[in-house]
Amino acid sequence: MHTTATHCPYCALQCGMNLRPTGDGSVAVEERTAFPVNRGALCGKGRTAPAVLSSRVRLTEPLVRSHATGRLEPATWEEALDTVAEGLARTRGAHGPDAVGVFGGGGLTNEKAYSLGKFARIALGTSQIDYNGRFCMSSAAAAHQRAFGLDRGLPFPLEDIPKTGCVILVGSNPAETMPPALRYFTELRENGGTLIVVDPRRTRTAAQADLHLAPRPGTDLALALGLLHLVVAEGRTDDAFIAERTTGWAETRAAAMAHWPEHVERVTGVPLPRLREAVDLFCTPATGMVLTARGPEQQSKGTDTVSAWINLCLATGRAGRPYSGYGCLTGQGNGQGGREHGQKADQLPGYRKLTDPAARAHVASVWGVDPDSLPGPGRSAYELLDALGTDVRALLLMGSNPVVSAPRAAHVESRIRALDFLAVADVVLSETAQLADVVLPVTQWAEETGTTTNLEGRVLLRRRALTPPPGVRSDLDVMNGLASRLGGPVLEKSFPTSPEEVFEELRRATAGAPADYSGISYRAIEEQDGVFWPCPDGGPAAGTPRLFLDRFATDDGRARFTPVSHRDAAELPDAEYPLLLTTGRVVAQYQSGAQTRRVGELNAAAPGPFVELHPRLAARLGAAEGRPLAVVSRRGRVVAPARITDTIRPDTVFMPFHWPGEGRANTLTNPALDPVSRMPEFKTCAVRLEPVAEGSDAAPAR
Ligand SMILES: Nc1nc2c(c(=O)[nH]1)N[C@H]1C(S)=C(S)[C@@H](COP(=O)(O)OP(=O)(O)OC[C@H]3O[C@@H](n4cnc5c(=O)[nH]c(N)nc54)[C@H](O)[C@@H]3O)O[C@H]1N2
Ligand SMILES: Nc1nc2c(c(=O)[nH]1)N[C@H]1C(S)=C(S)[C@@H](COP(=O)(O)OP(=O)(O)OC[C@H]3O[C@@H](n4cnc5c(=O)[nH]c(N)nc54)[C@H](O)[C@@H]3O)O[C@H]1N2
Ligand code: SF4
Ligand SMILES: [Mo]
Repeated sequence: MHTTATHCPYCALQCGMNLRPTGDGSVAVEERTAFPVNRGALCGKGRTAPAVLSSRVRLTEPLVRSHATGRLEPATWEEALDTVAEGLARTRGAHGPDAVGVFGGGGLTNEKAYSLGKFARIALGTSQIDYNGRFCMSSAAAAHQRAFGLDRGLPFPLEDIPKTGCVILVGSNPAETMPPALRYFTELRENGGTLIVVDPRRTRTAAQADLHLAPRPGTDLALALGLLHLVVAEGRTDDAFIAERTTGWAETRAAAMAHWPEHVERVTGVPLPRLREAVDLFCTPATGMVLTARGPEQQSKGTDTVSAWINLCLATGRAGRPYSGYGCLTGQGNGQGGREHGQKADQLPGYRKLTDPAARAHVASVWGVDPDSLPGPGRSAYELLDALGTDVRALLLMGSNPVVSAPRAAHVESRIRALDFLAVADVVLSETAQLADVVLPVTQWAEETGTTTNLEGRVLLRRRALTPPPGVRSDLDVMNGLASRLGGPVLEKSFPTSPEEVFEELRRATAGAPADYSGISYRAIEEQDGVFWPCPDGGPAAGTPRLFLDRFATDDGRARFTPVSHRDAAELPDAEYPLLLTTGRVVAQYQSGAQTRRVGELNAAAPGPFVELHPRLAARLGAAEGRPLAVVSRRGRVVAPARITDTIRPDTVFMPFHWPGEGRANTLTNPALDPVSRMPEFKTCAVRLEPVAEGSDAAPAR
């Protein structure tokens, strides 16, 4: 039987897989060992992804909310698209274009993300577009730009990891979030390299490390500054590298020297001897890497925190050289490409800036519009959600489920309910889609072609393996149908439904841009199993697997140090809320769970939310394993069973955020934003725990 080579629908590893038709209209997942990133290995989510293709769990027809019953009722595509176009146009007519918002997702293919940004700017004329990637790696993206003049999550392929001397993995748990990538760290250690993991929990990843540092959540900035202080004090800086390849060292050195290791020990809770050990492990071999993920990034000082880790790399000459450097492990399937092509509030395709006149002129010429007609930058994701029902009165949502995944979720849910009009395109009836006026059922990964850019900056091709059910259409069809209704045949022509046609336009729109895709074609991706951007037309066919080896992407080619100082989290424990809550993931569920909670095998492995706490804390509160426990923050109260383990700090509790309802972690989280990236503080807020009598209900969230 004929198989189709494609990629997993979920995380940024974008594991290669083969799909074989099963004869009953679905597909089976088979190993695709030739794809270099995962070499055939898949986690349970990837293996079971076809379960979501079943019409038993997915949407198969459009739904429109009936005036008569108030319920979502089946409708034709004509009715549904007419209703969406009317809803958006009515709000625009009454309140102006900026009263219409668009919210996208890092799971959308490059073609969809590109079209969605274009749709907002030229079909709706609104500045009010942002996406869930703001909640993901935006702090690392901002710090990357600041230091290197370019943001590609990893400046090298994963295959370089086993060849370096030491990796510091900060707030990243690949054992649960990217299991096939764990082998790169295993190989590192087999080759004699060392692994340091920084995480308030001794995760399955930390258990494999040579050294585990367990700081208090929200103190990574102090930790990185303390390490840099020790590097300077012990004379382990690379002065030749600093002189030749960087600027700004004097101020950064002074800022680090103001952070005494003894003070850092008190702030972070990491003993001084462990800090010294980390410096020794990191500085002894000739090469090293620092990789961050959501732990240090999802903080109200995430950008400065990542800058502090980059400063450590620059001061020790671990950047811009083979097998050395700083990288961010991006999360969503197209978390990299999704942030490059214009669904971000301040951005045009190719990572061009919406405020740059030359960028506006170039993109406007590709789009066939007047540059002056393009709106300026809009609000960031949380600020946009917070403005719903007031300034922003209608919303088109594609590829996110903020009722579960946004910070201060009860408030966000109330803002969504206050909208005049909500349209949601999704593959399933997510918790957010349940609140919509119109739900548009769209095709899924195995049913459509399109490109994604994985965490290495490798542009990949997902290929259609299956005919979608008759009642669903692609996101590109949705935008085409809405454009025709909003602007007639001329606007309709601007939104082609063929992914390859959109990609060819994206190539032109990104030509000469930082994220230059102009030399990439579907054929080139097929021939090479991926092409690394930047890939200018006429350049090397494989693109640029390794960045910065000759120069950084700044004007003078030098990397920039950023002097940063530690500051507290937006909320610290006090008498009323004495503990720290942090949040994250488990291996068997993905994000808001909209897709994976519909897969039996995954639910069996991870059936619901829980509160992880230390035995000492449990004993003090009288909490028992598996019994319900209430967690209360200034935003609300949730209830979930206790999971008692000595792998977590006694002053910290952890909840995964994959579930709605009374165990929704985001009912508690703090939307305090990073001033640069506008990232909310998902990774730390103050809470208290309360015992719950079995059978009693959670109080409603505030
Ligand atoms: N199974 C699964 N895999 C996924 C996803 C999923 O939902 N489920 N989502 C994908 C996406 S979009 C993303 S962004 C990635 C995320 O991938 P990761 O960043 O690996 O995932 P998290 O669990 O959010 O956070 C990682 C670790 O940060 C730690 N942490 C918490 N607070 C702090 C802190 O203050 N400092 C430090 N240093 N560490 C802290 C947590 O204990 C946790 O172990 O995963 C991707 N892969
Ligand atoms: N407390 C806490 N909250 C967090 C985090 C945390 O660590 N802690 N992490 C944050 C991070 S890193 C992220 S990335 C966000 C993610 O949170 P969300 O943005 O909610 O991500 P998903 O659950 O992946 O939602 C994607 C939705 O789009 C649908 N979908 C999938 N593919 C397509 C498609 O091609 N087209 C359309 N139209 N729909 C599609 C899915 O069915 C699903 O309903 O959560 C953030 N929230
Ligand atoms: S690690 Fe990520 S890309 Fe690979 S199979 Fe699992 S979810 Fe899919
Ligand atoms: Mo993410």
